[in-house]
Amino acid sequence: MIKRLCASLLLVAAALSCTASSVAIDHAWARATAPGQDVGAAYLELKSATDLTLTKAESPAAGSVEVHKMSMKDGVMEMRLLETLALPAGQTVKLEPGGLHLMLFGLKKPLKAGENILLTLHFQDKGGKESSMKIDLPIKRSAD
Ligand SMILES: [Cu+2]
Repeated sequence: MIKRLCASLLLVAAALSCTASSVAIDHAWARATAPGQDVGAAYLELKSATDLTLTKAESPAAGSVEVHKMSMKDGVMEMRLLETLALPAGQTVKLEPGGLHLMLFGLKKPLKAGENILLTLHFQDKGGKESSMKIDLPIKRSAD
C-alpha cells in the first residue's frame, strides 16, 4: 500500500516538517539489532513525482546515516557508499536487503522490534531547491 507521507505525518505530529510532499514512501522499516551491535540498516521504497536527488539522511537514533549499495563483484558481496541517490520522476527506487540500503552508524541504543525510529531525508531538485521529509520507520526482524 502506497501512502502519501504528508498525510501520514500529519496524523503523527503536525509539527513535523513536510516539504517534499511529492515523494511517496512504501515498505519502510529498520532491521532490529542485537544488543551491543552499533550498526543498523533501514530499507524503504521511494517514488518521486519529479526528478529529485536524495542528498542526505539522518536519524536521532544514530550518529550518522549513509546510503550504501550492495553488489556482487567477482563472487564477493561488496558494499559501496553512495554520496547521493537519484530518484528519477515516476520511478520506484527500492532500498531492500541485498541491494541499496541505509546504513545507520553509531546507534544510540539497540533497535528493538516493535519500536520506531525517526529518519529525515534531504532532497534536492534539478534547480537546486532543497526539501526534506521526516519518516517514522517501524523496527522489524525481517521484511515480512
Ligand atoms: Cu551498508
